[in-house]
Amino acid sequence: MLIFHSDDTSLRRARTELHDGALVEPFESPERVTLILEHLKALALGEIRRPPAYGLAPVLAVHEEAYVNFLATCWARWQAAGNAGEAIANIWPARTLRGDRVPEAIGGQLGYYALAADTSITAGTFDAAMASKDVALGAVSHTLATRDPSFGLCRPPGHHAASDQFGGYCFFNNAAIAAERALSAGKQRVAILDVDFHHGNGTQQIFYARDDVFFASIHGDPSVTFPYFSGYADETGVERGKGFTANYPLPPGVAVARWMGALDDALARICQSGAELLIVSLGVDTFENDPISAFCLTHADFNILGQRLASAGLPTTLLMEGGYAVADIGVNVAGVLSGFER
Ligand code: SP5
Ligand code: ZN
Repeated sequence: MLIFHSDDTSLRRARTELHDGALVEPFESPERVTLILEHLKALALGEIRRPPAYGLAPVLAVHEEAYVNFLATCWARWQAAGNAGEAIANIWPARTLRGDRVPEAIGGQLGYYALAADTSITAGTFDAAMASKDVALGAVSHTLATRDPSFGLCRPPGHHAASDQFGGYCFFNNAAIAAERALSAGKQRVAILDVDFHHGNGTQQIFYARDDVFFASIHGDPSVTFPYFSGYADETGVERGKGFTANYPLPPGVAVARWMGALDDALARICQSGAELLIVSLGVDTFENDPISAFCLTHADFNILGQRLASAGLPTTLLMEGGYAVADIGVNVAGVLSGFER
């Protein structure tokens, strides 16, 4: 399978993440990509190609311009304001406050555009996010041109990023940007299947009122799992999008057989949806030893996941999302890709 990668994804190296009340070294690191790449190379799983630069137009097809401008300028403005550490939101337009005005100051704008405090903005964040969406666009363009599967080694991940919000380590929604490209290339309907441990709240929000993208997500029950405020089974879409969102929240520690049952159900719905292309938001934080997640997939289960994804029989692009057990991340991703091609 052709693999898309850009060294520029490593331009983001954040130093701080607010985790369990402490500032820690972020779980989402450039080493994740390095280790996956090394492993895919060692197994000779496919040619590795650097994507071209696709510019901002495909980003603006998904994200609001003011949000993109905020991301592009945040770090410089944060520094100019004399702040010592990385840019982390500490105030939001929470339920009792006004959410209809964008503050002028960078500290207020951070809260306006952030959906979580786990994600700092720092030097290189915007450039890495640009490289990450280029990786996604390169991969989906290849699949659109050839019908062959492709893997985009996206990083930072994308599925928590909404039309005008970042968080959960995500800035641009790579899967949504890729789906929009497929639609503008003439596909009538696209499916996005999100198998990351966390709910793909951003992808869901972007397509929630639309019937040209079917979105399915299997994830930790939001009543006990980040992002907490999205991903319940009764979220099924609105307006034209009614019935084009499917959520499979599962409890922490869920048996793998039940997770696989949700996968089969989601794939069946995708096949029924009339989708002409499948984009997989491939998080491997469902791994049994993931440090921040609570599912129990083994190395072998990732191979089975790859086989079942292939059984849908659709042109498929897989895009990297989460996965924080870095010592095992290469094995788990390679397991999916080799299962897919079996
Ligand atoms: C792309 C992706 O996987 N993003 C995940 C972002 C999760 N960030 C917040 C994690 C909160 C984890 N809390 C776990 C408690 C264990 N003590
Ligand atoms: Zn995740």
